[in-house]
Amino acid sequence: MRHLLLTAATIIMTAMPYSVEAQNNPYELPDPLRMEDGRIVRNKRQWINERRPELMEMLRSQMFGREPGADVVPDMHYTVLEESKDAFGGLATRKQVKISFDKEENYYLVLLMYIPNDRKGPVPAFLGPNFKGNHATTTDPAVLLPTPEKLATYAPGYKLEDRNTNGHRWEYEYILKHGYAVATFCYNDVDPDFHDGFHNGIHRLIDGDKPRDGESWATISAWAWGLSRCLDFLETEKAIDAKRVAVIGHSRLGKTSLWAGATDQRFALVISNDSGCSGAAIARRKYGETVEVICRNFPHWFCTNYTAYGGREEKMPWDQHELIAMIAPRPVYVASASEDSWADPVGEYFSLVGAASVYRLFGYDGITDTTVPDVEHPVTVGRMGHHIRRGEHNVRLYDWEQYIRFADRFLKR
Ligand code: GTR
Repeated sequence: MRHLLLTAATIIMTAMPYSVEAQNNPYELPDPLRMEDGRIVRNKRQWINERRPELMEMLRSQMFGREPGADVVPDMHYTVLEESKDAFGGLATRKQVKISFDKEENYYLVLLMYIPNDRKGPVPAFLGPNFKGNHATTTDPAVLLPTPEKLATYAPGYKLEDRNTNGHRWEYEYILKHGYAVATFCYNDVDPDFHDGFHNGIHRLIDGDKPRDGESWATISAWAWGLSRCLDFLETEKAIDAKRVAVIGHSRLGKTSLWAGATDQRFALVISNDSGCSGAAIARRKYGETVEVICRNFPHWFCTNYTAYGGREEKMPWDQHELIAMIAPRPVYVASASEDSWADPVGEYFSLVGAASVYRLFGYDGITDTTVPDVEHPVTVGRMGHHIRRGEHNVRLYDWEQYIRFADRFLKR
C-alpha cells in the first residue's frame, strides 16, 4: 500500500512500490469543474452545455488536433470479404469486412469480427485496434493477411508478422464464452505509425495537400476516427448491439481509446490498458514518460501545439484526469501493470480520482480513495474501474477477466 498526503489540490508522494526513484514533485491539478472564467460547474446541465465543450476545445486545439466527422468520407462503403460460422470449433461466427473510405478502395481497413453463435439477439462487443495485423491476434488460419500493397504502406521495413504473435492480447475464446463479440483492425490500416509529415494514411485522403497548422489532427486522432468509422459499421451489423460497444486499447492505443471515447459518445464504455503518458497518466507528475519525451519520439501522434507543454506540464491548462472526465457519465476502466513504471501506474490511478467529481455531477460514485490499491486488487466504484496487474506492459488474460467483470455490470441485459 502506498500513502499519499493530500493537501488542498496538492498531492505529494511519500512511498514508492513501483519504482526506486522518489517522486517528489508536488503539483496542483486543475479542477475539472472550474470554468475558464472562474465559475464553478454546479450541475450536469452546466457540465454538458458549457464546461465539457470548453475542455473538448482545449484537448482538440492543444493535444490531439481537430478531427473531422464521418461526412468527409461520403463514399465510405462496406464489403464482406469472408464469413463463416465455424470459428473456434463453432463457438463463433467470424466475419471479415473491408471498410473502404473511398470509391476506388485505395483507403480501407479490414475489420475482423468474432460473434458468439450462442446468442439470443444482438450482443455487446469490445472494439479495439491491434498493432501487428488481424492475423497476428489469433491462430485462426482463416484470418486474412494484409495484402502486399497494404503492407507496403506501413512503416518502412514493416514485416508480415507470423500468425498469433499478439494472440495473448486477444483472448477471443474467453471473451466469446462470456457473451461478447469482439472486433479489431490493424491501426496501420488507418494511419501508418511513423512520421511522414501526414502524407499517407487517412490524412492523405481527407486532407490532401491542405496546409497544416498547430491544431491539425494527427495520428492518434486518426486512429480514434477509425474507431468511430468501425462503430458506424457496427450500427449496421445486426448481430451486434452498437449501443453496447466498449472501446479498448493498449498503450498508444489506450491513449487512442480514451480519445475515441471522448470524441464519440456512442461508445458505451471505455477501457484504457497501460495508456500512460498522454493517456490516463497525470502529466504534472512528470513520472516515467513525459510530454517532452513523447513529442520528441512520436512527433506524429499529437498536434504540434502540444509540444509547447514539454517540460512545462504545470502550465498545461488541463491534465489527463480531464480526458477521463470527458467519458462521464459512461463507465470507464483504467488498468496498469506493476512493472510498467514508464506509464506511471500511480498517475494513471490519480486521473480516475481527479475525474470523480464529474461523475458525481451525474449522480454516480467514482474512485476517490487516495491510497493506490495494491497490485491485483481490482476496484470498482460506481462507474469507474481500476486494477494494477502484476507484470509487464502488456495485455493479459488477467486484464480481460477484469474488463469482462466490469462490462458485465453495464453492458449485459
Ligand atoms: C512507447 C511509448 C508509450 C507507449 C508505448 C506503446 O514507446 O513511449 O507512450 O505508447 O510505446 O504504445 O507500446
